[in-house]
Amino acid sequence: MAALREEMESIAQNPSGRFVRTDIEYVKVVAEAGGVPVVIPPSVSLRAAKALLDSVDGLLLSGGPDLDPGYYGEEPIPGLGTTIPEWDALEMVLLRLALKRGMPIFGICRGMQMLNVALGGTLYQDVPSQLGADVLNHWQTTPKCQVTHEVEVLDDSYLAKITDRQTIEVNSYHHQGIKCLAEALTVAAHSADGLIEALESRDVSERWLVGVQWHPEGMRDSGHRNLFKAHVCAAERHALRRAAA
Ligand SMILES: [Mn+2]
Repeated sequence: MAALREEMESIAQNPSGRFVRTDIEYVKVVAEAGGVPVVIPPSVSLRAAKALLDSVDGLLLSGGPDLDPGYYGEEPIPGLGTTIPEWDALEMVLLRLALKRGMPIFGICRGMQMLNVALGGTLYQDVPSQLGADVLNHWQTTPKCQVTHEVEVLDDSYLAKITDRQTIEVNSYHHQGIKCLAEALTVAAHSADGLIEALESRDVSERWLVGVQWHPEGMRDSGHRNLFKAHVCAAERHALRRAAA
């Protein structure tokens, strides 16, 4: 069900069109980790979303535009970026269904923020205007493979185990951030300014929920690759459990 085209090709063929597309790095890293990547298009019905989830064993929520703050009970502030209602609606449906099914969920950037909001947490709609001068620059303009800041990984976290790192060098493409963390989640890493840069469920072996604020699909270090391998392994375990039930 992948609806993917190389961007340059699409634009050349139809300069005014809108396309279903995702960064091909997501597809590549999931495949390299041993998974079978399936790209889900927006604007599918609830029935179709359920059917799609029946056919996969894990959910990866990618980066993307800002989430409508209505999902965490706030009115938009001036610093809020573009929101895409059909994207929000689809991902929230998929996320809630996947949570209900106990499916492993890996949230990247916007995906991590979605996971927090779906579980009852809230976001800073615009970190620079809400937290001001005390924060690092989290908005890099260089390619994904380049490092913008470090994150400190919490010693006893699942993230520390999976990446085998105490600090991780990361890229950074977010102007939003976690404000209140959902009760079901715990901090796995933060940047020097105190922003939450990674989160996970309280017992990952019981419920595989992991989110990172950076884009590991674009980083070369093996620690980042391990996140995708761990997600694929969790998806395989979920498939086995489902088959046995
Ligand atoms: Mn950052």
